[in-house]
Amino acid sequence: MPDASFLNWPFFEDRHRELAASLDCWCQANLPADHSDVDAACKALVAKLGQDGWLTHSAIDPDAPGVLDVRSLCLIRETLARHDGLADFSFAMQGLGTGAISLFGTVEQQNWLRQTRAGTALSAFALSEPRSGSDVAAMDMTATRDGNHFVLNGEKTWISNGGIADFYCVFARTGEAPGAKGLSCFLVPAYTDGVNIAERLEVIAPHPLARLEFDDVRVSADAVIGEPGQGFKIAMSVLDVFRSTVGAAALGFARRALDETLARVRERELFGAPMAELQMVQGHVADMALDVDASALLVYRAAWTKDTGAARVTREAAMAKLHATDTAQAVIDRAVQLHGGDGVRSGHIVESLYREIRALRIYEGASDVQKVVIARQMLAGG
Ligand code: COS
Repeated sequence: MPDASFLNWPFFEDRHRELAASLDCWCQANLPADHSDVDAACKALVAKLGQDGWLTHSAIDPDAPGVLDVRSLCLIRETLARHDGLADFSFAMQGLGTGAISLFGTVEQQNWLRQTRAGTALSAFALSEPRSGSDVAAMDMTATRDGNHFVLNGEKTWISNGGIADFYCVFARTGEAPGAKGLSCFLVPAYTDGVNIAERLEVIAPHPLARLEFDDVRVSADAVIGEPGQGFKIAMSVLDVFRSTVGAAALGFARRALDETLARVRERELFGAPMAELQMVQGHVADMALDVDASALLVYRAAWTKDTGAARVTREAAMAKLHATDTAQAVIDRAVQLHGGDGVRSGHIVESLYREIRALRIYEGASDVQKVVIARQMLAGG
């Protein structure tokens, strides 16, 4: 059983403790999922997460407008990640893919949230392009005004849920001003003429991922989320919420690696005694535990800061993501080392954690970008 003492920290309320405990029971009964066909697995996971009510936390309720509770998002991601990376992915994309709608959508656009919260529609966040990943303002994709419509042309890549999403929140250049101030965000149903899945992308921890082409995709002006020209700030505001949750997923992976390691070193004998009695092993365990607790403090500090009304948590979210993902990589690497040959054996849990964690240091803002964000906030006095 993992250490749950962090739930007593003052960041949490009773509803969070209840959420974490009941989701952990649900995970024990329902996970891990069968991953042999990742598309089918993700669709089934979204349906099940929706049916059992967990996706109501992924987006605001269109019938009772409120705010996203970032502590709940983080607890859910941490718990799911501890049990099954694909379950975490499925939950996370329902949140990231609808984040712009939760935060900036019109009443009509928020109708989509009924389906994503029920698990009957899948969403995706389409920001990155072949030539602009870290440098969002360098985006090439265009959206040209044509009367009461916009016509989108260009490419998006590394799009999670690409190929299985029912709609995409797409960022494109509308040209109100150069660079970051000339982007807008659009809600584009996947069935819209001209939206093409150009390529499915295979990665070391398989999940649905694609490159998309937008070829004269015509959408009504009602498809604009927020104000035209505000797309960059919308993207950054969504990322400010969801970057903490990426840290939470990393924390879940790290906690699982630590738990597996504790069981291993208690049980496995080396030189006539349990590995746990070797001081060199104890050094690894101590470093892993320290990394896990420090990450948890940063993740839930960022979530609590947002939930208690901060207008921006750019610095806190960047710190949480940077530290939790980088140290989870180190924690999992130690777990692999302490598992010896088993640690690199296909199908072993620490082997899959080793593959799962790597992308989190890249997506939703690479570790290096988080450093830029943190430094800029500090230099600006925030
Ligand atoms: N919330 C609200 N507004 C923000 C913001 C935030 N978190 N971050 C920046 N802005 C605003 C700035 O205040 C600025 O507006 P003003 O000129 O009115 O002050 C505007 O947006 C432009 O900001 P900035 O000059 O910092 O933009 P840059 O082009 O230099 O980009 C980075 C900054 C690198 C931080 C940004 O491009 C980034 O986060 N890149 C990573 C993208 C990413 O996560 N990609 C993964 C996609 S999802 S898998």
